[in-house]
Amino acid sequence: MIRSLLAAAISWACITAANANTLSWFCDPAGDKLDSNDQPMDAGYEFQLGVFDTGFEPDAANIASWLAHWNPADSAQYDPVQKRYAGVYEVEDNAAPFLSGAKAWIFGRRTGATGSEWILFRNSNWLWPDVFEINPPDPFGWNAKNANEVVLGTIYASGSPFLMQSAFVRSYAQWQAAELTGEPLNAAADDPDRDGMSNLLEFVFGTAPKTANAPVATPVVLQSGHAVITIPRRIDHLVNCTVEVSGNLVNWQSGPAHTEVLQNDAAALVVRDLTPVNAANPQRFIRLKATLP
Ligand SMILES: [Ca+2]
Repeated sequence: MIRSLLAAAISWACITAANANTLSWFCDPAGDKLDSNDQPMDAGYEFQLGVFDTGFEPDAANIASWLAHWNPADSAQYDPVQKRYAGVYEVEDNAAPFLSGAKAWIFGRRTGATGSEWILFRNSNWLWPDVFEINPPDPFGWNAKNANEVVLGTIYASGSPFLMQSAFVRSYAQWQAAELTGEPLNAAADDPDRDGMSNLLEFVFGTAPKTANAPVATPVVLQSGHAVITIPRRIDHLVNCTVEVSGNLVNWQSGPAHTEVLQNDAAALVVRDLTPVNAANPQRFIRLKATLP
């Protein structure tokens, strides 16, 4: 009886491995899997295999938009006892955005009341398979230790042991729960400490919304005639920060045709106005526009 069951299991495994459209995605049990506080990942973590909307490239500058553009195909809970996640997914069609050749990602998340842990990674060869493809995308599966594009969090595979570590992020609602408990003036536009900084801006800069503080400095300097603004915003707070420029305080413009992002890391967002101050443009204005996703 046992032998018969074993044979059946082997037979099933062979069929699965031969299927051209089967994605096996997992992480090795060996090595540490930690949250941003160096604590072991727990059962609250969910890992998802999926793709982003066609044309959307996740990067450090657009973290606040990831969830809005994310399309999971398969999910797997993290198992803290086995120290792994593992999923097997059958690709049955190539309906948008799961187009043949689309970049596949692994997006791991743990959502808490006052903050979340996220990790986002892929290998450059992890491309969504064509349902008519003869060969499987990777007969050995998509193993986290082979990730070579890690946009958020850490995958450290070059040394021993393997390390996978998530990063802290926080939505406005989570920040609200942590910082504005019992405060009725808790909407984004409210200013309960009356310091001139709305709750939204306090969230952007990570300042205390119930304690009046001086405005956070966002220095503007001229570099070769171009205005450059430095915004020390919290990169782990999920808010869209757009720098807008204007010549008349009426018409505001943004985007790569009008501004250039010089720096966008944990320290600051630094953006340059592409239009120089000169005789034709005697005055220029630059401002931050913050919106919640
Ligand atoms: Ca305030």
